[in-house]
Amino acid sequence: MRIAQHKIDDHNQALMAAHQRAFQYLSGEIDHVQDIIQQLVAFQVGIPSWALGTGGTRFGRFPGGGEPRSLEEKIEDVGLLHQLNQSSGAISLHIPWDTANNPAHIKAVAAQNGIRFDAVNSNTFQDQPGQTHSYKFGSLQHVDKAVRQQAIDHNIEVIRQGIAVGSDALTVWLSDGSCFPGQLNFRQAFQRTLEGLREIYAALPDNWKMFVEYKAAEPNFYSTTVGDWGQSYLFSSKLGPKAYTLVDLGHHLPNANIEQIVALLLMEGKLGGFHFNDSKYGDDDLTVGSIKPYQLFLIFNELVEGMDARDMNHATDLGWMIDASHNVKDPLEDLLQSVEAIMISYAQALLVNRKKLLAAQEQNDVVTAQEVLQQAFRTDVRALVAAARLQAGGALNPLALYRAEKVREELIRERGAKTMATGL
Ligand code: PSV
Ligand code: MN
Ligand code: MN
Repeated sequence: MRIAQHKIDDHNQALMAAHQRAFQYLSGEIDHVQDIIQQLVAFQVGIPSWALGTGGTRFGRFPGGGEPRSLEEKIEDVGLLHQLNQSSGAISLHIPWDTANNPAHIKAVAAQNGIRFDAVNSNTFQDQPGQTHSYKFGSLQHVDKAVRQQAIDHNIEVIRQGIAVGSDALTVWLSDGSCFPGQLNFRQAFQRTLEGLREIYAALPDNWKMFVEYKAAEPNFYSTTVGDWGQSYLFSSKLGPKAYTLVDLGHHLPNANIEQIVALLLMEGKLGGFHFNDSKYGDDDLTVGSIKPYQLFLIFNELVEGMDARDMNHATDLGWMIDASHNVKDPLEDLLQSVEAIMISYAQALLVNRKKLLAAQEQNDVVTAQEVLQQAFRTDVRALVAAARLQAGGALNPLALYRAEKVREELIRERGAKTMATGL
């Protein structure tokens, strides 16, 4: 479904006076406001195909209705989000959930919706119907060569499918690890995994990247073979220049200093991209910015500083993706909130007075350093983000328009109340 352009225009018109008041007030305080708006307009966040349906819990799933029944409908949902916020111009596919029987057609649907394809994800953490070997004891780390080969072949197939739709990156997340001490020889598991990743790496086209995603725990609870950024960095540096570390915000041990991890990976040219989400306990996959917005801002602060130091393009040189989905919200509303939280943190990071911060650091002026950061973090930048959206052709308040247009009701009418999108 699409929202008629005149509805977006009417919505914007109704909110315009209030928006302009807020924007004028804010922009008076900011240098180079137009440059910042351009940076916000250019910044796009990839939407995970698996978050378009209601997320499950370990104990059950409560679908809300109107979920996409096909890859085409998933792309249409992302197209709708993008129409509303103009910042969701990409979809990240997960294979085999999103295998396209007719990639040329899928590409055309994406183009109609103004959507490109972000990193494609492989899946060796579940057994698929008809699969010869089981991943119960891991995939690339497995003691049996035949299981490893099956996982390698799957990843190469994912690259092939990615090429067919025009993606240019592969994300490999392995659930490999062990549940009990003694179950696994750590060094051998690492070496076997490296060997497998090397074969997959060799199948990457020249312009492709490989993202090696780490995760501290779950589903294995004693060890994970790519368990932290150090292990991911070891793999990605041994693999070569096309391999990078991917940071999923929910994949750390409690209280990890993620902003420091990000700063060092960027410094080493090995940060590939993000899976944004938020968490209180573990890999909770909660809406971005819903639990620890200051942490998100601090991460963006390092990203802006580190990318500028390396002369990187904020919009295109890293993979910006969401990996969040929940079971008590309308998934599309949840994603609108996540994208908004990302844009707000990015905008706040762009406001940081870097000269002043550096000077404070040089002087060991801890108080001023904190003031500089919190000055930016405590600025209400919502009118700035809305101005970028308006300039790009989106809605001043995407969530309000989504509700006013009764989008979910319409999707339920079109697709039915009992649909269930593929995914976890
Ligand atoms: C694993 O927890 C993960 O974060 C990986 O990115 C997967 O590909 C994704 O979730 C979906 O299961
Ligand atoms: Mn992830
Ligand atoms: Mn995860």
